[in-house]
Amino acid sequence: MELEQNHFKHAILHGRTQLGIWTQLGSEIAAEILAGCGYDFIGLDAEHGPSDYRDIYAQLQACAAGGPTQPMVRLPNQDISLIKRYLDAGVNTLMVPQVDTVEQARALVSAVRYPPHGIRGYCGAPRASKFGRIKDYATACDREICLIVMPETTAALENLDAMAAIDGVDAFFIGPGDLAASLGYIGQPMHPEVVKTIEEAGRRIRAAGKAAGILCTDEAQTRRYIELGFTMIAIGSDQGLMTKGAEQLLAKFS
Ligand code: 3PY
Ligand code: MG
Repeated sequence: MELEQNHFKHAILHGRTQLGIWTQLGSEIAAEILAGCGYDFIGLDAEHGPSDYRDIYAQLQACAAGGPTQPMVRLPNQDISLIKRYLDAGVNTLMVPQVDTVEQARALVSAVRYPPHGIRGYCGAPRASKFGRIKDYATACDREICLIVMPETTAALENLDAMAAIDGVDAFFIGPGDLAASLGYIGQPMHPEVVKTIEEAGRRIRAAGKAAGILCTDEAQTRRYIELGFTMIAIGSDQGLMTKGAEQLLAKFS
């Protein structure tokens, strides 16, 4: 059995825009439904929301059954033993929150690579290798693993150019909520100063030859981010859609 190509990784590295949807409900049923909707990627969130390791594992299985959408898992933290477990579970597109320094970014690259290039612990037949059926998984997996780090603070922006120069960091996904908080505008990810800072960060990321991403639910600003060359954009979430959809439905009769 062959290791599947990570179409998402190849698309962002070639500058093709990928649109995604976030799932925050911690539900494999929601993940299966969303995986069939035609989005390029689906964000499975283990940082915020109720999902733990086994929940994400079930959501990965649901995504595989639901459609061709690429699952992207946002880890809860930078714990290397947890990264190893998610990789073993078959996560090939990992997003790591709150990465502020070059040292942290380098440690993440090392965590996703087997020796001699890194320190990922070896397991004989993980789900990632289809339980041992992909014979060359250990030597081929680097090619398809996509490491996305999240710059979400002013400290991260100071170190952005140096982090972008690291081989093995494929992309940067800016967290507008945390960045707004770090800039002194908590709860205002669309504040003009925050948006200006995000756009400038996107320019620097692209100038370094890396892919830039963002979560944005404002249609006009999403279109602007796409024009500016952001190639990974999460444009909504299951929780947001359910809340808005349910309220709008009821409002028709009130
Ligand atoms: C943030 O807005 O801080 C996020 O992490 C969103 O993805
Ligand atoms: Mg964040």
